[in-house]
Amino acid sequence: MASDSTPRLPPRQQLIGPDKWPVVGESTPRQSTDPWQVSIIGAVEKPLVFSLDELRSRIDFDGKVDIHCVTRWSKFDFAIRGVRLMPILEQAGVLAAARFISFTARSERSHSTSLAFEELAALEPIIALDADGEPLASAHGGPIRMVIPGRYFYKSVKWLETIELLIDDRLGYWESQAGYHNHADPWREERFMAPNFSKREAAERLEKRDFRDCELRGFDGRDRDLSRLDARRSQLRDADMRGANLRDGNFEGANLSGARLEGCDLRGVIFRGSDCEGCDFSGSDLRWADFEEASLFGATFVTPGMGLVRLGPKFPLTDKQLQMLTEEQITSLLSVSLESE
Ligand SMILES: Nc1nc2c(c(=O)[nH]1)N[C@H]1C(S)=C(S)[C@@H](COP(=O)(O)O)O[C@H]1N2
Ligand SMILES: [Mo]
Repeated sequence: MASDSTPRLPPRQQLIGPDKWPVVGESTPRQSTDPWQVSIIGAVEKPLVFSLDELRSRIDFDGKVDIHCVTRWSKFDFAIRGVRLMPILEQAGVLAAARFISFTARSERSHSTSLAFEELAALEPIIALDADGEPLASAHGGPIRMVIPGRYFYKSVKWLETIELLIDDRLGYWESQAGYHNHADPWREERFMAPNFSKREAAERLEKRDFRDCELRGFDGRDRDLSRLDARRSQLRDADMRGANLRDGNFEGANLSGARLEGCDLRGVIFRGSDCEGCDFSGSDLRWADFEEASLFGATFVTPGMGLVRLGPKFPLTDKQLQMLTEEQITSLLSVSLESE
């Protein structure tokens, strides 16, 4: 969120006139005669359903927000009325295990998006029913849409139907299909999963799982399913792939220095000849991973409290590679028991 020292307009955004409001993405909900309602489900003590009338009767937000679309338009002082989400979630009793929240639309493709639950409250999310003093127009998500100020507008689902509390993240439509950044903070310009990827290139590369020879410094692949990814010779310095499924991927000759690979499925991954200096593998499944000729200076394999790495029947590192690690890492890694299958 913007603090006092942060400019009100995020980097490389343009203000559009107060009377303009583009329709972006889907423009119509799924055809249905069912009454509009919002269900709160998943990791909650008490699943709840609110009809449109019930939501209308508990409107507790009437104010102005700024919105920022990833396609570079922003709108200040956008007047909305609706229901604050946090008290509703409190009523449902979010379980301690819930770490993500997913919003799904009543649309043809069941459009969805998700956010980290721990960040949600600070974003002051609103279930919006009115905009500019009128009931929300259908093209803009009426009669019920989410508005999540402080994130690019693709985190605000139109035609809200389901709110689900999740233990593991479920990437949304744009995030999984078009390489949109999963965090989406406009002040950090988190538009796409890698700064040098356009939406189209990201979508193509994701679909083919082909990152060969790509410059992907700082790539955000957190919690993504990237199994069988071909990332040979890619530049993935400081990439964040925590929790990703990278099973049977190939990083031969890649630069992964400083990359975060904690809690990943790295079964059968090839790291041959790659630069993994300062890379963190804590809590990952490394069975059948191949580190031949990989440089591992300052790499981390064990972090207290992260869960142990899993190793296959053969210890993955040579003596020479082991010596690249700190004493602590060597001791901890050697104490991990090898699994036969
Ligand atoms: N159901 C649904 N919600 C959606 C989208 C969509 O395609 N389908 N697009 C998102 C994007 S990318 C943006 S910028 C905003 C656009 O909202 P608007 O059309 O009201 O401007 O809705 C978001 N919510
Ligand atoms: Mo957007």
